[in-house]
Amino acid sequence: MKIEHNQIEQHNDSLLTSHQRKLNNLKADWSHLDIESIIQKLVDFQIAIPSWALGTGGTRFGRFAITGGEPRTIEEKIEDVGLLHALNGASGSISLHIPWDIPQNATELKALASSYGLTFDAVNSNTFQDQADAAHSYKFGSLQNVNKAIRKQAIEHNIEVIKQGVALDSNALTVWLADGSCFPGQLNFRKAFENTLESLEEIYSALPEDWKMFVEYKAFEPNFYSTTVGDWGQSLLYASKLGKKAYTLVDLGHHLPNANIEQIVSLLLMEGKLGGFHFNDSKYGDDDLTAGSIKPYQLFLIFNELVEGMDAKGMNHAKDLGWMIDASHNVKDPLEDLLQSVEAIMLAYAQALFVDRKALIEAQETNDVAKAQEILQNTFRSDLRSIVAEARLRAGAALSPIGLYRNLSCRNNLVQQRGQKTVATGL
Ligand SMILES: [Mn+2]
Repeated sequence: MKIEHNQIEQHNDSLLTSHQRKLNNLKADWSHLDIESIIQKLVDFQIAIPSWALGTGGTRFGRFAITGGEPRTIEEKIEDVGLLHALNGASGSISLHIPWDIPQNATELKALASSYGLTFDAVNSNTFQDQADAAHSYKFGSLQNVNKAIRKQAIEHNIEVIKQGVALDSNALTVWLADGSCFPGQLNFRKAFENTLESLEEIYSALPEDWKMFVEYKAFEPNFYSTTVGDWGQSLLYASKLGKKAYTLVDLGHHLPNANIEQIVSLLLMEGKLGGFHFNDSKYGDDDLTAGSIKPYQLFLIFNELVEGMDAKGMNHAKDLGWMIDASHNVKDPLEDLLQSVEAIMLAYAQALFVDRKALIEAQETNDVAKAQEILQNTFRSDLRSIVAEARLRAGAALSPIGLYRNLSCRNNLVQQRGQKTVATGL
């Protein structure tokens, strides 16, 4: 399904008066800010959609395919991301997961993606599952495995993923390892680290010059005693030893409870080793819930550090880090869910752009703790939704993405086109 330009215009016309009123009020309240430059930053900001989030996610216990019309092929996944991008103007790329997606004809895929205004974001390898035709099992780990032949198989898979990514004009590889141990004594931690580093070095040496490698960490699950890339310290160790193309990737759901993620972000940026983000939200563990649905204040505080830290280094907000969603669950239409995630991320970014940096520095330098809190909460508690909507309007997208998605009965259209019982590959 492709949304026509005039459908978006019609929708926007019906909401324009009310939107303008809210935007004008906001501009009047924040007249000391350069609103135009903030809007431009929001227009430029793009968040990659993961190919595995376009179908209904599963749980450990079962999967309820509630929506129908799920994308059956990589082409249909691109079509779905195109739909999201037409609606919100901020989902301009897709992050593929190999082998859940196997690109057959890169030239055709690039042309298809480009017809929707999309590019290919970081490619993701998978050594946390056994593949049907694989010679070896990853039951006891992949890059860390005590068996050299198994490590070799995992290394070769990652190099194959890089090749696929090169053909699609991607420029980053994300490596997330399930490697670790479930019981004390199972693993020699040092040897597991050394094996993993050695394997990553081989993969790193296959990276093209302009590529990045993102080393993603996760505290626990599926291994529950130790994880070989378990936290940002371990990821930073690997990334530092590997070289300048290797970075740490922060997935919001991959920390122990109550971790101060905003502080982690700040220090990784200071070290020039923050590579990118996987956005999601959680109440307990790696819940993969919609970004901003549980802890929107935390999401804002993270963006506050991102903006501050990137500005301190003169970085380009839109281009110098990888921005990706990594969420998937079982109870909402996945496309509506992704629209909500992107909206929450854009809003948190806008709030961070509105923070009075000068006043905050002053409050920090004079130990005025109450003032510092007031400054942060003043923007967090302000309704900035109209500024995000204005960025969408200028990008040619919809003032109310979910509103238009529902008005046009997009899901029904997809069900009619693809059928009720389709199941997307992925989680
Ligand atoms: Mn992730």
